[in-house]
Amino acid sequence: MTDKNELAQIGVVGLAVMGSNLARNFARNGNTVAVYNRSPEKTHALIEAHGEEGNFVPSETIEDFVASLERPRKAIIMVKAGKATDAVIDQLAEAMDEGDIIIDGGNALFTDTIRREKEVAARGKHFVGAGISGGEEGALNGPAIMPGGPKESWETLGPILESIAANVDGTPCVTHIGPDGAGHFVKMVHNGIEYADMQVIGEAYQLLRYGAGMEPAEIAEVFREWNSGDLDSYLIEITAEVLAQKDPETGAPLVDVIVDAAGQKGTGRWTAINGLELGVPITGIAESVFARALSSSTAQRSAAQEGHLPSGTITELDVDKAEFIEDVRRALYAAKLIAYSQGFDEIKAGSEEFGWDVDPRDLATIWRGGCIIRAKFLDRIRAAYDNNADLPALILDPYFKGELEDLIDPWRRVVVAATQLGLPAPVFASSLSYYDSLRAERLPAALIQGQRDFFGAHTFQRTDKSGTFHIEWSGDRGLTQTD
Ligand code: NBP
Repeated sequence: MTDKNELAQIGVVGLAVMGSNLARNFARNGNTVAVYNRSPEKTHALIEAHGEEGNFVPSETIEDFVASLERPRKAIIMVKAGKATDAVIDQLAEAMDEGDIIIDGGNALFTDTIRREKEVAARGKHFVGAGISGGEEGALNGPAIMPGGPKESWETLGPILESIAANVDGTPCVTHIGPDGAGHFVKMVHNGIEYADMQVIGEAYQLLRYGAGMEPAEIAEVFREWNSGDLDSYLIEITAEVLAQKDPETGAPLVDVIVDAAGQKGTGRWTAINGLELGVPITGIAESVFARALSSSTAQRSAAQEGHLPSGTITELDVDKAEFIEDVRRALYAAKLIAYSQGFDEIKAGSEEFGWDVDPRDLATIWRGGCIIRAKFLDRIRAAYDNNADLPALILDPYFKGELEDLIDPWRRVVVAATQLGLPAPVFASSLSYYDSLRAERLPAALIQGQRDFFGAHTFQRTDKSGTFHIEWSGDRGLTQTD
């Protein structure tokens, strides 16, 4: 139904897949929705195909669109992230009045969101960068939404976003994350965790396929079973679906006809870059980004295969198949736990760096539904932060520590097996090294400090007294205190 005279509670600019699905979600949930797209064909197509699903108010100019919104006006931008977002923000800010709210629901880089918030605030309007997760399906049926921006905008926006968000146990998967770029920041890290989660699932598949010699359909059954336990999650569920799927053309397992070069749109890379900038060791996420990059280095991979790089002579897997499958499940659980722990570390560091005061419990709550990393074990993460909001690391929570007791040996065995068989398992292996580094009483960093002092007089601290010291390496090798 469309009514040109009715004022809309919310507007959507950009009616490609995400925007039109989001607009339909608003309309289906009783909101009157103003819709506008740069090229009017998409607006017409939306109204023609779905106009009966609720109240839409279509416009062909941004001015008409803005005029069709009730005050304070609220418009969500769902256009291609980057320059298009800036162009639309400018048009909206021009046409809107003081106190109106511009929301960017695209996958913006959080530093762009910080900049945009300042610019829009200087023009007297509110700007909210909102991370939206769940893909096309989530946008239509209930995404997880991570809005940042000023707190007062949340008071106006909250109820309308709650009306379309996913809902778990009566709790909507949306809450105000923090000021300016906080929402897009946590969405970025969410995507980084998603990369790692997908990679560890991929590594488990690789080991079962080429280590245990199982066929995709058989592995699909294993994943189905895993989905009823600790690993219960959307990504495990869809993995079973993908592995069970046959290619409609050849009848072969679909996974065997898909080119093994993983794509990426950049949010995982942003998460890794930000981790490096903040000095947070998000090894699982970074390795996952590298693993995708390596998979896509097709020329180099072909050269390496043609060059027959030596693989070593240990090729037999001397374990019981059922035991190996259970070991892989536990290794997957452990590596996934590390990736989440590291992701929450990055969020904590970002929150401190930018003064956002992000509450990790909010994320564990809203990520339970709608988003790609939704998983049963987010309830456990929530409980961990409920018990101790200042946990130094998620894996130090007593529940997860207890889980690791059961995971550690299988995890080590799987990394050994992967190494012996020459099967790549970069996140299983690097997460284990991260874990052992955290536990280690002494790290080789002491030696590195010695090296740095040797070649660059970078000084070092001592274990037995305070101060900064240097050895006269090219002189008498005596100790001097520099401060
Ligand atoms: P696209 O990212 O493909 O963008 C297409 C839309 O942008 C069209 O409506 C297009 O209008 C509009 N647009 C462009 Br391009 N340049 C414009 C400009 N200068 N002025 C005004 N409009 C312009 O759409 P999408 O795939 O629906 O994604 C929308 C946003 O959601 C993106 O930021 C994307 O990163 C994000 N996203 C999120 C998820 C998720 O899971 N959360 C999934 C997919 C996408 P036109 O029709 O006139 O060309």
